[in-house]
Amino acid sequence: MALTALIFDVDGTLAETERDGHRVAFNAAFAEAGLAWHWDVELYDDLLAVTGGKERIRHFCARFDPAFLQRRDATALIAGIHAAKTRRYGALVRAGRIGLRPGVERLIREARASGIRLAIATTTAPDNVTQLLQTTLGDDAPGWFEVIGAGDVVPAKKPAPDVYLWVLERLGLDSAECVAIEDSEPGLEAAIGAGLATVVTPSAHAPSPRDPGGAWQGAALVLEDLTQLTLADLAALTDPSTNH
Ligand code: XBP
Ligand code: MG
Repeated sequence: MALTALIFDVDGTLAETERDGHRVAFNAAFAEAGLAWHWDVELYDDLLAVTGGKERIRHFCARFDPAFLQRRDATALIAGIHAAKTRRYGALVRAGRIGLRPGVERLIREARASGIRLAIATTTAPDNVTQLLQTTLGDDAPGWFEVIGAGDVVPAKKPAPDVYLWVLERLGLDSAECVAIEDSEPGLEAAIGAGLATVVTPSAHAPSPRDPGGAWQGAALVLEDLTQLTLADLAALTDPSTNH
C-alpha cells in the first residue's frame, strides 16, 4: 500500500520534553500544592515506565506516599496538581525551553509538501501538544495535523494500542497505509499493537528496552534521529514488496 499518513508521538519524539520540561513542571506543581514531593532525574527516569502524568503521580504515591491515596479526595487532588503541572509546562515551552529534535521540522515540512497526511498519537495532555507545535513551528502548526489523539481521549494509555487505533479510525485509514514515529518502549508497543510499521528514534530519557538482547523488537527502523530519514524510506515501510 502507498504511504498515506505519518503518525507522530510527541514526548521524546518531536522534542526531548521529559527531563527539563515535564519533570520540572511536576516539581513546580508539587511545590505549589505544598507537597514535599520532589522527582529528581534518576527517580523520574524510573517513573517514566508509567505513561500519563496523572497515572505517574498515582504510581508515585502508591510507592512513596500511600497515605495520600487513602484521602477521599485523592483523585480530585491529583487532577488539580496535574492541571497546575500542565500550566507550568506550557509556560516552560512558551519560554522556548524545549526545541524540536533534529530532522523533525524538515520531515514534517517535506511530508506536507508531498501531500502526506499528518497525525499525532500521544499520551500527553492536548494543551501540551498545541503549545509545543505553536512555539516551535508557528501558530498554525496544530492545524497541519488532521487528527490529534492526546491525553484522555482513550482511557488505556500507551503501551495499549488504543490511542493509535483511535487516530486510525478518525483518519479513516488502514494501519498498512501509515507509519508511526516513536521514541520509547511503551510507544513502540502501542504502535505495533495497532499494526503500524514503526520508526524508533530513541529518546535520551524515555524508557528503553530493559533487555538489551530484545532491543526495539518489532521496530521497522531504529535511527539515532530523523535527520537522514526520507519519505522514500518511509514509503518503503508500507510496501510489502520491500519485505519489512
Ligand atoms: C509521554 C508521557 C506523558 C508525559 C506527561 O508519553 O508519558 O505522560 O510524560 O504528560 P508519549 P502529561 O511520548 O508516549 O506520549 O502530564 O500531560 O500526561
Ligand atoms: Mg514518547
